[in-house]
Amino acid sequence: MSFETILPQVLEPFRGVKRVALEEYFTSGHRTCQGCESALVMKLMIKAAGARTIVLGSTGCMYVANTTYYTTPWVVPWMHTQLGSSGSAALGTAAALKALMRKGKMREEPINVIAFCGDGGGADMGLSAISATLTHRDYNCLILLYDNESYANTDIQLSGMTPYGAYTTFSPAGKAKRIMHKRWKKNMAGMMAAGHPECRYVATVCASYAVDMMNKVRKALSIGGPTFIHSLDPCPKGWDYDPMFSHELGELAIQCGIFPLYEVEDGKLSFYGQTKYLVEGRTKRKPVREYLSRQGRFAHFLEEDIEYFQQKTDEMWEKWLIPGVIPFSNA
Ligand SMILES: Cc1ncc(C[n+]2csc(CCOP(=O)(O)OP(=O)(O)O)c2C)c(N)n1
Ligand code: SF4
Ligand SMILES: [Mg+2]
Repeated sequence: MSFETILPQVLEPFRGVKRVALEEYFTSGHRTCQGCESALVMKLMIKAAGARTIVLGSTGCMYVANTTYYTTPWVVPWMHTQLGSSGSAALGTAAALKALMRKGKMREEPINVIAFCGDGGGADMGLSAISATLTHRDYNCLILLYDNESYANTDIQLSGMTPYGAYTTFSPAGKAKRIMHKRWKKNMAGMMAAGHPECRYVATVCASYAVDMMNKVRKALSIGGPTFIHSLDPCPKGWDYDPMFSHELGELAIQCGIFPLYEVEDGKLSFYGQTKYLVEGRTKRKPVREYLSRQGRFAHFLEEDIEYFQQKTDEMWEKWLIPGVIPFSNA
């Protein structure tokens, strides 16, 4: 086998929960909050990828809480990278593996490279590095953005992915101004899919649908080239709810249509899971109130704020060229 032809491992999808691998590569020893969905995403991500994987992670909760002074839950090789560098870390590692194999310093074999980043590190600070990586089709690497909708590790500051109106330490509700944060959230996966024709796979996932989530990771790694996954992760601390409801809040985000589940493979879009049912009209979107009213970060919302949030969500479904994915319409 020549180094030029090392293809990615083909990871067949897990066909149902009973077929999921039993091995754990993200184990005990981390110190994330109780109910932290991002920790679950790490556990499922590496379970899906398997042992022959290198994981890179940018600064944030999934770095700091996972590698507190001489402890780590990672069983696979893991390396921290600077806050805005998940894209460069992924590409650099993939290129280094290729070079080492070419020089005969490593056995030639497919090794998965995954770089994860938070919404602050990925969608704000590291956007350009991720974008650059997604243009290099000769290198196999997956970038997984775990989106807890704030700069959580430094005490819940506003990010470009924080939803409209949410309370953060940078956008506290006050007497003079109830809504401090008035921007609609960035459309990260849509932007990556629409803007990177060399990238063969982009998906959105939520760990409330764990098998689907793992299978998207397996597909991203099998397909080759640089790929991108955006995961929505309920965060009990930042979103302010009882940790036991993480799973339910993830489901509600999908069922209310706030976070559509889809994948774009070789330029073809497919909705899946609960989102597919919504698109096909087999189920109805739940009112966003059901999602918002369960979280303390929206506790200051008045009726008009909930209505505005509903109206903007309706727009995503009714006015966007492709519902929840491409945010403009034909003139
Ligand atoms: C260049 C740089 N600026 C600021 C920081 C401080 N910092 C460390 S983690 C963090 C928050 C990262 O937020 P996000 O990427 O969303 O990850 P999360 O903490 O939410 O998991 C910040 C601002 C840093 N480490 N590096
Ligand atoms: S603040 Fe949120 S993302 Fe960070 S460890 Fe706690 S629950 Fe997880
Ligand atoms: Mg974050």
